[in-house]
Amino acid sequence: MNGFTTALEVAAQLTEARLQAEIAALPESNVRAAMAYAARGGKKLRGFLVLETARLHNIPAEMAVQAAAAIEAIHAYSLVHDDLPAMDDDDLRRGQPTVHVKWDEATAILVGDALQSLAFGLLARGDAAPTPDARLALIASMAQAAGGGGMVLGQALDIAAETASAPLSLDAITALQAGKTGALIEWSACAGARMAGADPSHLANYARALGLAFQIADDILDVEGDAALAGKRLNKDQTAGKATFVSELGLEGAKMRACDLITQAQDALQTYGDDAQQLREAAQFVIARSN
Ligand code: GRG
Repeated sequence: MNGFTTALEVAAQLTEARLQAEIAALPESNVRAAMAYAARGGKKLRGFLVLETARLHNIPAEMAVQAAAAIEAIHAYSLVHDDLPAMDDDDLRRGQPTVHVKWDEATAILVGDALQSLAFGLLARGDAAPTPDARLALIASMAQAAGGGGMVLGQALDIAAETASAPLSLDAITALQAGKTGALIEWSACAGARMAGADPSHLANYARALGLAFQIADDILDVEGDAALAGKRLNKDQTAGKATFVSELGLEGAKMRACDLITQAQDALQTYGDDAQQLREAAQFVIARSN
């Protein structure tokens, strides 16, 4: 295991423990059980980005872990809602039955709603950042990233693309993905600077390139996964004829674009010097990952 893999595992354990403790503190209910289920597992890459950028700005992990848990709660909510029959209609998530399959659709909707509320509650805590201004900056930027100008907008554009008369252009796919997956990744990477009251612009540049590379890697994984399974697992975007980075750039073109973006992401970290090594490795991981 390299330094990054260990750091990712440590961050995942810290973040998951904090999130599960918050959920366990809620009154007993079906929704609480399903929230705990939905928050379990996954790479916790967004939580890692929060903890690592906080470390870069000398914010202690005990403080930053609240924002790490908050962004993973938002991410988990987005996955639960995305899996619903009204959206992507998926039966499996992280190798397990999706929440609406294991419980029901009403529970899945409430789980997403409650995870979102939990996230904002965590950021509003007195010990979520060193100053009230920093806490407000985290809350306001999360509202922007998750809402109708960020992730929700990206998801809406994605749904609209399914019934559009023509496939999306490369620019349109890029804008869609900047909202759908990019906005939360950018929030995560900027969180450390925001906690410290520092300028997040270098981290935002890193995260924009990283977020796009992450999505291109996802498209590549879908195609290569499908090829490996000899067509047993059908990718919905491909079967629906939806434009993806791979359909627009070709497999090799998409791989080259992802590599260029990783170089761009790493270049954006120059100002942090050697201290940003884990973030550079995170960028490599995003395109080398297998899930
Ligand atoms: C429902 C408002 C709303 C938004 C949903 C995030 C999202 C928007 C949909 C997910 C669809 C999807 C599978 C997109 C591909 C990229 C992506 C976000 C993958 C899942 O993120 P990972 O790989 O997941 O970080 P883990 O399980 O590791 O947390």
